[in-house]
Amino acid sequence: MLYPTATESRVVVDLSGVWKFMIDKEVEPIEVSQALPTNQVMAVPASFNDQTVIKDIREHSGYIWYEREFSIAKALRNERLVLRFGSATHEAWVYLNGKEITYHKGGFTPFEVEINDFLLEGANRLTVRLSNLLDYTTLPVGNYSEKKGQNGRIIHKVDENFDFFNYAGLHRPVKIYSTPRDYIEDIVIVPEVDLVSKKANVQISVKATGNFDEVRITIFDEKGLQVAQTSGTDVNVAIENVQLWQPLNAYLYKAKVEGMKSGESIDVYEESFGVRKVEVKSGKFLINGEPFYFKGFGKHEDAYVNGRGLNEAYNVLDINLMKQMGANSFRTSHYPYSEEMMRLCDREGIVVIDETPAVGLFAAFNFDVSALETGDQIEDDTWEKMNTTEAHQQVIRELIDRDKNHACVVMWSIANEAATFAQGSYEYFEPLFSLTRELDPQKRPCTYVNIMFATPNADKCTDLVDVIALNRYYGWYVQTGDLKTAEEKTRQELVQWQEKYPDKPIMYTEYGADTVAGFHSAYGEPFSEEYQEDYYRLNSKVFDEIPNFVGEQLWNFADFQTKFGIVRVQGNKKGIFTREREPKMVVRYLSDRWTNIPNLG
Ligand code: GCB
Repeated sequence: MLYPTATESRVVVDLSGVWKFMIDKEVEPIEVSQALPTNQVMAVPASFNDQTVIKDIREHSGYIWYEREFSIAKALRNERLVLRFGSATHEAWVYLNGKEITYHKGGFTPFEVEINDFLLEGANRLTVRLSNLLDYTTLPVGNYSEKKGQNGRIIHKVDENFDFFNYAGLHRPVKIYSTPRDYIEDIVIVPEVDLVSKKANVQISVKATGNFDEVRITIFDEKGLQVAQTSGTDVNVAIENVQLWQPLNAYLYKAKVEGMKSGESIDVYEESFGVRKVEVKSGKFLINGEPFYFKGFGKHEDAYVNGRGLNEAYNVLDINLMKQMGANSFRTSHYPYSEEMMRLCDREGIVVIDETPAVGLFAAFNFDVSALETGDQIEDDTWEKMNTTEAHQQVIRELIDRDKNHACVVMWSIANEAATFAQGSYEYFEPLFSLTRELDPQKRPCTYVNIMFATPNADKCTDLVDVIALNRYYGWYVQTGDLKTAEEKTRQELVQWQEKYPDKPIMYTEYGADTVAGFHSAYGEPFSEEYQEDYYRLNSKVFDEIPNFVGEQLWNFADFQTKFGIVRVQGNKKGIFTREREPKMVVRYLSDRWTNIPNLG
C-alpha cells in the first residue's frame, strides 16, 4: 500500500483538525443518517483519552464516535478519490453521508476506501464509529469482561494484558487523496547489491490498475540526477557505483513511476528507497557485509496530551536524542509505528526492528517472575485460550504490505513476550514465520522477542528465529537490588544461549530498571538514578564477554503511561529519559559507551 503523497497527478487533502466526538453510552442506537448528537470535540490525529479532564472518557472501554464534514473541490470530482486512515484504534466502522463504506479491525495499520460513489455536492458528513475493546481474538490481547449496568446498558471492561495504556482514537492522519482513474496501485522494490563491484540491481514491480501503454520508471539520486530509466511492470534496474544506505548515514534514491498513455504521463508516484544488504551469518548481523551492533531502545508512541497519536515533533526530537547518544536503532515495541516515523528513519539512517502488535500472548502474565527461581517449567495454557491466529496473519500481511520498501526495516519481530515455553507455541508460531518469510519481498531476518521465563531450556520456538532477542530483568524483577547475583545470572544465561545456538546472533531487546527522575540514593538502591546506572554498567560488562552478542536495546527510551498498578507510579518509569524527554543520570554513561562502540565492523 502506497503512502499518500502529492505528485504531478495526485492531490492530498488532510482531514486532520478538530472533529465532533461522542462516547457511545449504548442506551439507544446512534442514527448515522443524522448528524452526531454531540457538542464535544476531539483533535485528530491523537488519542481521545487525555484531551478531556473527564475520567469516564479517559477510561472508557467500548464504542466512540467521531464526525466531521468536508467538501471536495470541483476540480477533483472526476478523479478517483480515496479516503485513507493511517490507523484507527482498534476497530472502525466508517460511514459517509450515513452509508457504511468500510470496516477495519486492527489499530496500527492503514486502510482505505474509494469514495466517489458516496460523495455529495457540497458538504459531506464523515462519521467513524470506533471500538477500543480487546480480547483473546485481538492483537494486542486484552482481558475482556462485561456486566449489565442501569437501563440494561452493557458495561465493557478491558484489562490490558500488556504494560502500556490502552490509548485509542484516530491516532494517525485521515486523508483523502486523488489519483487518475487509471492509476499506480503499488510498487515493490527489492534492491540487491554486489558489495565488491558496488553495482546494485534493483528489482521493481509495479501494480498498475487500468490501461497504460507503458509504465516508465526513472531512478534519481539524492541530487536529483537521473541514474537510470526503463519501462515495464517487472524490471531490473542497474545502478553502477551505488551509494549505500548505511546506519546513521542514509542515502535514498527515488523511483519515479509513471503510467503512460500515448506518450503522456497519466499517473505519477515517487517512492524513495535505500540500497543496503542485510544478512545473518555465523552469529553476526551484517549490514552491507559488516557486523552491525544494535545500540538503542525499545520505545512507545506515547506523549502528553497526544497519547499514542502521531506527534512528529516528538519523533524528530527522539531521533535527535538517539543520535546524540550514539544510538543507531530501535524496535517498534509493541505495535507498528506511524508511516511518518518509518519514513523519517529511512532518511535519518535509524535501523528499525519492525514489530507486530502481538503483545499479551500470555494467558497468566503477571509481574511475579519468581517462578524463574524455582525451575524452568511453568504450567501454562496460553495456546488453548488464545484465538489470535487470524488477527496475527492479517497484521503480518498488512505490516509487510505497508513497510516492505523501507530501508530502515532490517528485521521483523513477530511477537513480544509470548508464552513460547508453553505447549502449543511452536505450532502457533511456525506458520506465522513461514507466512512472514513468504510475504517479505526483501526476505529480511525474523525474530520474536523472548520473555524471561523462556530460558534456553524452556523455550520451544528458538529454531524459528534468525536472531535471539531477549527481554531480561535480572536485578529488577528478580534479584531486585542485588546486582552482584544479577550479573552472575545474566552471564550464566547468555553463555547458555551462546553454547546452545552458536550460529545465532543474540541481542537484548529489553533490560531496565524503574527509576524515578530526581531520586538519589547513597546506597544505590532500586528506583534511584544511581541504581539505574549501576544496572546498565553491569549489563554492559556481561554483554562484552559474549561473542555472538550483536546489540543492546534497553527498556525504555522514555517513561510512558500504563494502567494503574502497584508497580506503576503514573506509568512505567524505566525510561532513560522522562516522558518530557529530560535525561536521567544514566544517559551520560550510555552516551559515552555507545559513542565508543562502532555501528559497523
Ligand atoms: C516487558 C514488556 C514491556 C514492559 C516491561 C516492564 O517485558 O515487554 O512491555 O513494559 O517488561 O517494564 O515490565
